[in-house]
Amino acid sequence: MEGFPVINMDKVEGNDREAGMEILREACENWGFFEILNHGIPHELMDKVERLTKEHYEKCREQRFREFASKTLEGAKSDANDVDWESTFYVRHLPESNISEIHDLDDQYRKAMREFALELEKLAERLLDLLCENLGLEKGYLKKAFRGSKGPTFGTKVSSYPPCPRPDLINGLRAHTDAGGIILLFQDDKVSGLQLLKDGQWVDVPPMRHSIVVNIGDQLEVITNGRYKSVMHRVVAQTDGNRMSIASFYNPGSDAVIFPAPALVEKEAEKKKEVYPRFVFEDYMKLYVGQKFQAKEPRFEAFKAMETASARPIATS
Ligand SMILES: O=C(O)CCC(=O)C(=O)O
Ligand SMILES: [Fe+2]
Repeated sequence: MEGFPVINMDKVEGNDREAGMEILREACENWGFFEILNHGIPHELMDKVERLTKEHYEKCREQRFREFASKTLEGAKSDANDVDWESTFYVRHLPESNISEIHDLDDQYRKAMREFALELEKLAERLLDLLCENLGLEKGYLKKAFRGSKGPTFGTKVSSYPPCPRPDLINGLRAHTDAGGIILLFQDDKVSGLQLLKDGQWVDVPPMRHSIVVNIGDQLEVITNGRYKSVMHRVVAQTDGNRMSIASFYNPGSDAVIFPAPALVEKEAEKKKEVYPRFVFEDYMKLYVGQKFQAKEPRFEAFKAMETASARPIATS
């Protein structure tokens, strides 16, 4: 396939289903990313969320970022390997919302974010079912795999990437894969910066008005036993423009047990031990916290090693 995968949901759920599902399959297997149009989220709601997010940054966050920026630039001249040129806050929606505890949001912004989160939750679950269909898993399999005892974890990271005078020294956000399940991103339609790693090259995720960018996290790579890929991505800081990014993470519940779907583990892979590990999601997150900006493979290997150790019979003599 040529170029960044774009999926028109009207077609996928309408009269061009086969072609749309094929683009989706290709995207999940070879890109780890795709962009969707006609996703059903009202454009007026997206416009409102964008306006309120930008106003909130200017009113409540810009001054603090300026202070961070001048310190960071000073330090960056010697070493900027452990900072990101971003201003962010995080809102949790599920299993229970913490939005009323974020004190600097006004009622209008809270209401819009709540509404937007409900739309995104529905969209994430619709997408998971399309993935199930492409994978030959029963409808609802992935949603169930994420459920745990309290349902999925769902939250939104709201970020601004203000203009940076030295993008040669500092990243907007350092390269990483996402730890969770499926990620839905509403990004600025004018200021670019998000890139993904494909075949050893950084490729731009093109800004597109009213689209939602979707990417696959580490947990879907595990459940699909590697058929779908959680891909490295980063944000390159820009000298002009303040990039808005609203990334919503639909993740397993903290006590959900994650393991490759048996239907996707081939006999040959099993014999060769090319099978992804089984673990509790919160244990994965504990490991990820300290390793976010490192490759995912050692994390998978660490859990495989734990499985092998616990399966080994204990020597008694
Ligand atoms: O801001 C973006 O476009 C991406 C953010 C991201 O990758 C993350 O927060 O994990
Ligand atoms: Fe990410």
